[in-house]
Amino acid sequence: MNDELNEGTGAPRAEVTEDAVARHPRVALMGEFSAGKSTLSNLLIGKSALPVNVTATQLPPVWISYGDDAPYRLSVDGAEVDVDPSLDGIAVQDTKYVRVFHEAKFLEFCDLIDMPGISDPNMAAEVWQRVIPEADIIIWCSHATQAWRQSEAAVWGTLPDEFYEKSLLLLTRMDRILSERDQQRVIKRVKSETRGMFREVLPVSLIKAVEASGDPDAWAASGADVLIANLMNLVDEVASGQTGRRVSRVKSEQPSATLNDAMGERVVEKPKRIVMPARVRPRPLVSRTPARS
Ligand SMILES: Nc1nc2c(ncn2[C@@H]2O[C@H](COP(=O)(O)OP(=O)(O)OP(=O)(O)O)[C@@H](O)[C@H]2O)c(=O)[nH]1
Ligand SMILES: [Mg+2]
Repeated sequence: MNDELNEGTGAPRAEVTEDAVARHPRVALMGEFSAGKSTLSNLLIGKSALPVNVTATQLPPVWISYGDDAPYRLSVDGAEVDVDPSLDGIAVQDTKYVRVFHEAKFLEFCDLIDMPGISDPNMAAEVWQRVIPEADIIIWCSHATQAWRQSEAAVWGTLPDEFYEKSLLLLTRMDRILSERDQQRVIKRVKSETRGMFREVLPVSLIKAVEASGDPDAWAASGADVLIANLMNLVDEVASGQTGRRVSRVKSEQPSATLNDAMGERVVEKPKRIVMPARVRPRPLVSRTPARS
């Protein structure tokens, strides 16, 4: 885990009321099981807040916001019930979502909703479907080695197309594709198959991003810098109303500090209104060696 992401922000703590929470754009992380959704959540907030497993995680959607309140779950009948911070033993079918709070820099800009995998036979689709209306932005995580399966395309096709301009497709586990030529092939194929359905298709190795630990070259080579830049630009647009929200909400106050502080100055591009990185085009994951022909 990257220590720089763990540091306290020093910024005044946001008041955790429903209104304050509602001001933030909500970023849902979706995809097949083990695609890296929880690894990405933990990377973004700089804490091991969510279990990362090789087998499918049996958790309902976990909605993470800024703050230090105790976690609770919202049952499908609307009751708020305290849960153990380990998030063990939560009744999945009976829970609409779990609310978790962390004082992490990233969460000053947006909320995260870590969804269960889409095609887990032990998890009914309605477990994640009932939370989709809460999301403003979707980051879809797809294993690079088997990217954009029919099952993924089928689920994406069921979601409102208003998400298309507000969503990123991440090709995760790029480290599992060894040659740059093969990496580029996958990126090209998936871009072609998903044209018009995502704002960007971005390759990333979340494991390498976690391991980068303050090394800017390793961080960039993982694809994390381009991912963060694109994501923060999107969050900025949604928060400022340039790109529509699903539900109209009170406009956010300007955050008091920049995500760049938390990310160790690694995501600095041309600053915009709220000192977030400008949108940049994705670069090849490993761009330092020329591609073989
Ligand atoms: N090699 C490699 N492994 C990764 C990468 N990202 C995640 N993993 C591993 O993949 C496994 C699953 O990661 P998770 O983050 O739990 O995946 P998830 O999408 O949250 O899975 P579910 O919650 O079960 O749907 C873990 O063992 C991670 O360490 C990556 O970029 N490269
Ligand atoms: Mg998970």
